[in-house]
Amino acid sequence: MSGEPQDDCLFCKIVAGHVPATIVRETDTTVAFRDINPQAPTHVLVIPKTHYKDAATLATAEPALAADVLREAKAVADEDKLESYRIVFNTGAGAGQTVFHAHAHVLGGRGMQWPPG
Ligand code: IU
Repeated sequence: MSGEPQDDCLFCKIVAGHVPATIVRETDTTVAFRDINPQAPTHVLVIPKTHYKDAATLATAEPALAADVLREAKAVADEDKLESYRIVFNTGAGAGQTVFHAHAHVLGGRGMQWPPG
């Protein structure tokens, strides 16, 4: 739980404009940018501007902000004309989370397998 910008957080630095990113959408509360290591033709990260360590912590602290992130994920999918897409919230290192600032992966533009690896 936080809410405060973290000096050592890469995504807080992207929000602040101190680290470059290919931003595709921005609102008062969120930023969406292309993942630097894309896993699908569309691979965009949607983040809240406010720092929370993961999506569940965000949703508990600020449910309206979590809804903003989901709404923007749909907007990204609509802009890229994706009929189907996957929204992923890796939560915890064991699930593959490497950046501990809440983010939605929006993945699309190719077939998807289930279950994910
Ligand atoms: P994860 O769910 O925490 O593993 O996702 C973090 C993502 O952030 C991962 O897909 C990285 O490729 C991506 N990323 C980025 O887009 N820009 C960066 O400078 C760094 C990581 I470091």
